[in-house]
Amino acid sequence: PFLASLLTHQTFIDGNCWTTFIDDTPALFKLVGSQNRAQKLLQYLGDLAVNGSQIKGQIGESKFKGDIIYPTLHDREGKEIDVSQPSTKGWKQILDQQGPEGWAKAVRANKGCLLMDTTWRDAHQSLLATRVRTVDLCNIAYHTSHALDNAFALECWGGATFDVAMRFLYEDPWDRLRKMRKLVPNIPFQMLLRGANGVAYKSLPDNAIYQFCKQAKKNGMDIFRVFDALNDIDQLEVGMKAVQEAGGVVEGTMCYSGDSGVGELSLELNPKKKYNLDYYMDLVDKIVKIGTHSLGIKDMAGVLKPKAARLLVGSIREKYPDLPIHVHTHDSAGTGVASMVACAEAGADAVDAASDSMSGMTSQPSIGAILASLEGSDLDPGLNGNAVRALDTYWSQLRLLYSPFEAGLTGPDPEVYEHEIPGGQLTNLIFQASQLGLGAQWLETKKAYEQANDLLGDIVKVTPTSKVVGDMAQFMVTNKLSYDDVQKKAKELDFPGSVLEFFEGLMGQPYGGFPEPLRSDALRDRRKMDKRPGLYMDPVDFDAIKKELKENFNTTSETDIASYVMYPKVFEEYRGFVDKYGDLSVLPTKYFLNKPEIGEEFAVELEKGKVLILKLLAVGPLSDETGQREVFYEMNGEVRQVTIDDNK
Ligand code: 3PY
Ligand code: ZN
Repeated sequence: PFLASLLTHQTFIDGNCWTTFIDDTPALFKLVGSQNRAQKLLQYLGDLAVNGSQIKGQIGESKFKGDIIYPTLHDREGKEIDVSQPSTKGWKQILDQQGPEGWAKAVRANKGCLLMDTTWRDAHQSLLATRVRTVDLCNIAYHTSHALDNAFALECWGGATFDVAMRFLYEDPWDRLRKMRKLVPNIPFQMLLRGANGVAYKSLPDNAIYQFCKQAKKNGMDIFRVFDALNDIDQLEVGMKAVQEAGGVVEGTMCYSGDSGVGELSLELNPKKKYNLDYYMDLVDKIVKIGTHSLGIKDMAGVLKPKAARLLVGSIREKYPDLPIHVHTHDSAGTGVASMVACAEAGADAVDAASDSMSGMTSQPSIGAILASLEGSDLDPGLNGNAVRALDTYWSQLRLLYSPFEAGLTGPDPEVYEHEIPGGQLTNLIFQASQLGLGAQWLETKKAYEQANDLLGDIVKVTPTSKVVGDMAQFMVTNKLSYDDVQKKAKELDFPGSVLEFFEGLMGQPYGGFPEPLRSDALRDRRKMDKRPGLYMDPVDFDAIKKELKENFNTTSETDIASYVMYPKVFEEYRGFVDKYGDLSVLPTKYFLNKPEIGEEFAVELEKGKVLILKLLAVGPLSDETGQREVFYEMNGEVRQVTIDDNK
C-alpha cells in the first residue's frame, strides 16, 4: 500500500519528488517508518521471548513487574499538588535570571543548607550499575520538579551515565538530557565531568572537551562538577575553562582522599599524612585562582568523617567567605548523614543526598534522614518533607524493577577507611566477585587494593585512577603476587593496560610523582609524559569526523559528533543495535528487561499518538535444521510472526 500511494501521489507523478517530496509529505514516510520500527521492535521482543534479556550485567528478572503506582503529592498546607504540569519556580530561574555569578551570590546569601538530589545519576550508578533508563526518569519528572522545587540541583547526567546509556541501554544520552530538561524547567541540572577526560576514561584533546561542554550546556546542562582523578590542577583547568567558555556554572572540585583508619581518634587530616589540610587548602587556592563559581568537595569513597568535615569545610569557609561550597559523599561506612550535617554546620551551602530507597551504602546518604536532621533549624534545606517522602514511593518500586542489577550489598563497610574504594567501584567489585563465585577472594581483593594503591604511590582514587588500582589489585590476586613480588618482578610482569596508561601519564601527574623504579620497570620502552597529556595530542579534526559520520551513519548532528569523539567504538555499536532493533527507549523497562507472559497485553507508544498494543501469543518449537524459533505476537489486533535464532 505504501508503494501504491507513493506512485499515485501527484508530486511523484509531476516528477518533483527528488527535492522536497520527503519534507512536504512526511505522513507517507512516517507510515513506512513506523511500520519498520514496529517490525524491529518485534525482533527485539521476539529475541527476549526466546533467549531472555541480553542486557549486559543483568541477572535474572525484575522482582517487581506490576504497574507502577505514582505518588500523590501534597503541599505544606495539605493541598494536593497538580502534577500534570511541572513547577516553574526554583533555583534554575535564579540562575537563568542572574547568571552564574549572581546565582553564586544568591546561594551564599541563602540561610539554609541546600540539597542536591543524585538519584538520577550517582545513586543508580552506585547501586544499580547505572542502568536506570530515560523513560523511568521522565515518568517521574513532573513529580520531581514539584517535590524538589527548592533543591540546589538535580544531578542527572555525566559520569558513567554517558557511556552506559549507549553501551548497555542503547539510548542516546543527549536525547535523555533534552527530554529531562523539557520536563524539569525549575531545578538546575548538574553533571559530573572528569576534567580533561570529559566523560571518558583517559584524556582527550582539549578541543574535544570544549566541544562536549558547549553541547552539554546547549542541550540543557547548568552546573558542571569538574574534577580530576589525581587532583592534577592542569588537567582540572582544561575542564573548568571549557565549562567557562560554554557559559555553564563551574564547580571546580577537589577529590578528598583518605582519612585515618578505623578507630583512630582525631587523626583526621593528620599533618603527617600525604593528603592533609595544607594539601587541600593549597588545592582550593589553585581552583579559586583558575576561576570557579562554587567549590566542590568530592568524597567519592565516603571517608570524610564528621570531625574532618568540620575542619576542612570550616577552614575553607573562613578563608573564602564568598565561595559557595558543595559537598559530595558516599554512605559506604554508614556515616554519610553525620558527615553531611557536620558540613552544613561548618558552612557548606549544599550537600548531596539521594531518594531514600536509592540511598545508603555505596550511594549517597538518605535525603529523608538529612532533611529530618536539618528541618526546623537554621540550616533547613527548604524542602517539603512530606512531598520528598511521597516521591520516594516511586523509587522504592523502581529499585525492585531494576533488581537484576543489584550487587547484593547487605550493610555498611567501615573498612572503607582502609581500602578507600570509591562507592561505584565498591559495588562493581562486589558484584564481579559474587558473579565469579569469588566470595573469599573478595576479602583478598580488598587487601590487594590497599597494597596496589601503596605500590602506585598512594594516589587519589576515583574514575579513572580507581580502575587502575582495581585492575592492579585483581592482577595481584589472580597471579598470586604479593606487594614485594610486584616490586621485584616488575621488569618481567605483563601489567594491565590501565596501569601502563597511568604510568605513561595518560591520566595526568600524581601528587608527589610516580613511584620509581616501579614506573620505569613496568614501562620499559613505552613513552613517559611528564606534562598533561593534552599537550602531546593533536586536536580533533572535526571536519574529518563530520564527514566520516555523514558517510557511515548519515548524521551531522553536533551531539552525535560529541558522542563519537568521546566513545567511537561504543557509538558505532550503539548505532548498529539501533539499526537492528530501532529506538528501544520507548519500551517500558518491564518489557525491556523481562519477557512478557503468554497472553499478557501491553502498550508501547512509538511516537506521540502512535501506540502499539502488543500481546505475546506463542513461542514455536525449535527447528533442528535452522536452530530458530517462530515467535507470534499480536500487534494492534493482527498476528505477526518473527523468526529468532535460539542462542540458548
Ligand atoms: C564517575 O566519574 O563516574 C564518578 O562517579 C566518580 O566518582
Ligand atoms: Zn559519587
